[in-house]
Amino acid sequence: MPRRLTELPLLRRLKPGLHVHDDEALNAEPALDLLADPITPVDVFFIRNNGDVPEVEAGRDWTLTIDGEVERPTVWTTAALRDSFETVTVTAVLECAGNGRSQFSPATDGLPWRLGAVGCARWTGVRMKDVLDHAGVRDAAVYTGHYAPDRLIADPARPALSRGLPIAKALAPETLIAFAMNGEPLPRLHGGPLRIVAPGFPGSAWQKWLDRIALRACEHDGEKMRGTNYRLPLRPVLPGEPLDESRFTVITDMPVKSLITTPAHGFTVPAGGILGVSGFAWSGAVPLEGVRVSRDGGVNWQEAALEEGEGPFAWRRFSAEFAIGSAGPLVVVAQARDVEGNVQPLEIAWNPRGYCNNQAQRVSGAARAD
Ligand SMILES: Nc1nc2c(c(=O)[nH]1)N[C@H]1C(S)=C(S)[C@@H](COP(=O)(O)O)O[C@H]1N2
Ligand SMILES: [Mo]
Repeated sequence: MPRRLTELPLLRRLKPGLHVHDDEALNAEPALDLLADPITPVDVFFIRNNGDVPEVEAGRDWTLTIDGEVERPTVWTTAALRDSFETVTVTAVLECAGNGRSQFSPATDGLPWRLGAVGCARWTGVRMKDVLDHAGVRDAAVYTGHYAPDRLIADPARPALSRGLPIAKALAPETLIAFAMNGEPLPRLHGGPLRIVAPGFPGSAWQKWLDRIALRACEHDGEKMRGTNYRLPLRPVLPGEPLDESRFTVITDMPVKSLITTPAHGFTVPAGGILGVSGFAWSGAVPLEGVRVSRDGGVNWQEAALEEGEGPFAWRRFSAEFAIGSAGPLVVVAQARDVEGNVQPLEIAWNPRGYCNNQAQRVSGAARAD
């Protein structure tokens, strides 16, 4: 796998603290204590690749083609795109749909992400809507198709990923064609020069190294759009049950979720002391309502303090404190809920490809007698 080997030293240099998954493509995630900042620094932000990392020639202007169901197909240079449209910044959570997959039992196909395939960054770019409006969206357009030059490592003739968005999301004001992350030019590992930012949608919808958007008159059928890829069954499926692919639907908005960044597994706290619990909570389209926290595995709950986030697509910090009595085991659980009454399940809801695991996280530790 020569391609992976060429990029691995780069990843180790740019993101030294990450756990690198044993896979033919570059995939890496941070330990949760590295995610304690409201804005995730680039050097701890997870990386997900379905194929190789394309070369980006310095000095050659990257171009973006807009075509398909539009009145005026257009080719933009990155510079012209920046100069022609209003620049906007959106703070948004980027989460891989497979985040937390390693917790499914029985195990499913796909990369065994722990809980770190998520981060929250400030994304700067132009609105996809402005660019599509400029090209003139035809009435027939119902979906976008996104294209990039990365190829599957095992089959370099095939694109690594070509996903799309329902036209309403493509035209939503928060959906960007981004060229900066946390105020810096978008790093190549994160899709620079151009990537899609689709707040609330799974990471797969955030095409990196974007070089073409085609408007489609049907749901896009590009690489990893069909079958069970990034799709959930319409009704629960049991492990081993034969799959009817026509009864799967594309994942759009991600579910309500929280992440405990403190304490970490195996923590100890002195008996008679105070246990501080904190982390972040977010949801896809439906606003977050609150987070409750337990220290006894979900028997008793306490409402957490919830800070404002940087806009509707950022994650929000939660925190709680517990007065700890005598020595013994502690199991911290956090459970977020949205304003429509969706809550993180306490038990995992299995699905065939291991997507959208928003099970309430549990962190085990102990109160020790000093
Ligand atoms: N061109 C391209 N874009 C892509 C991917 C990819 O493999 N190729 N992976 C997607 C997936 S599945 C995720 S979760 C995010 C991860 O973004 P990151 O690597 O910047 O964290 O990128 C998305 N965009
Ligand atoms: Mo992903």
